[in-house]
Amino acid sequence: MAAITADFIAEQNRPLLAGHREDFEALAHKLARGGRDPEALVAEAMAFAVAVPSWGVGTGGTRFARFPGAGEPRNIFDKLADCGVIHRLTRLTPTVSPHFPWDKVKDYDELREAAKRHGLAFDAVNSNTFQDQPGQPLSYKFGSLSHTDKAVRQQAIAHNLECVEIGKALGSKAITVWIGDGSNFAGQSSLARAFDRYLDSTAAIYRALPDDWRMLIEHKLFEPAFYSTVLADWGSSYLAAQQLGPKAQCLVDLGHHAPNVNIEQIVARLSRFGKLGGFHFNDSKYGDDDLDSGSINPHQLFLVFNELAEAEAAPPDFDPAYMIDQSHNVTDPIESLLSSAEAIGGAFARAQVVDREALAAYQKGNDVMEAFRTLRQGYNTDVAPILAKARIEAGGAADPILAYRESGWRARKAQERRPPRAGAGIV
Ligand code: PSV
Ligand code: MN
Repeated sequence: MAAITADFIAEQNRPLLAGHREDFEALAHKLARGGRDPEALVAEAMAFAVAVPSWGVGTGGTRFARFPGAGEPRNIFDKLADCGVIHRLTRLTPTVSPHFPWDKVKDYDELREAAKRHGLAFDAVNSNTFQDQPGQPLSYKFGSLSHTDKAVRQQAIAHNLECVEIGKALGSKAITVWIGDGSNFAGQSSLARAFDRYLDSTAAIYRALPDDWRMLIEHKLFEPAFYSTVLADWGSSYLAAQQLGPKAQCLVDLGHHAPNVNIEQIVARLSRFGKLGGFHFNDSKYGDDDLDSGSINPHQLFLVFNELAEAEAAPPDFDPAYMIDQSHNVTDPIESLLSSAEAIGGAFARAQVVDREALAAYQKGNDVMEAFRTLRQGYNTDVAPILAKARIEAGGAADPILAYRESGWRARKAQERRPPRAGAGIV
């Protein structure tokens, strides 16, 4: 068992370096033959970052069961320690997206300092009006920001305003608002009026946002409401963001769409109109499965990053927030996040490999097969040596999961942290 220090990482890397150099040289030659600059790709990979969700380092679950793992984080300070490990090994995840009230503490300056000690800062804060909290005066059983009762809406607005205040203390610049509001019966709720009430409530939050903040509006097709959801799709999200103003943008959680929806096209649309605020990366097969990014459909992840690479040249302030949102039910959450960060970084790097000029020319000339082959060449490139070089040069691990296992972190935490409570899991 060893602390995950720079020396420890260097020691773990040593036996892997010769093989890594060989792999990188081989790839560099191949890329150079195709007119790509391998070192420029490494530099781009080094500049890429994705935020880790504070809730992702705990074991998730379903409404049927949760199977807690040993040494789980007990509170946000433990969560930061785990997030620090992920960043130290990958050099890809310098920020954490916190969720309130789950991560509530008394002293937010202390929390910010604790994050700093782990080499971390805070990304978007997330509000939670999809659960009732102990002692909360009014219930969200029938909704929150769109509730028929003004007092409940006010309570939900006040919680979001508190999140903005917390975020200011933490150095965040965005709030992500996802609500579970909706209905389970035809006729239960006025579909039109529920959206009006939602717009009214979010306008009150919007008015309190500092000028350099963004409000990220997250839609979701269904669940917990199974007949209608107030903010079910990117169309509703876009309408809300448009209505609210320039600081409001749409957040695309990859698991929140109907099966087979062309998510990359949604990304292209939103970015074209300056409304692409950010992502919650995960993978899914059936619905909001919250599986590890790229574990089922890595090609879709690549196609999303291809649209982002296309969009990057467009609006001057294009700066989507990249965040992970996954539920780790059967793995060590740290290992899942190490692997997911690699998958997301890999999709980004593959999209950078694509020869955009050639692609545009083939598209213009309607050369379908060559356009397809140009895009596919990026996807088929094994970018692992680029990512490894970016990591190693930044002080990270050649093989993050191997180094993590060697460190004995989880066994150590199992001794230090008391066993967590069992119960149902993630929303
Ligand atoms: C809802 O399913 C969601 O995707 C939202 O982002 C929540 O904040 C998160 O999951 C955690 O429940
Ligand atoms: Mn999400």
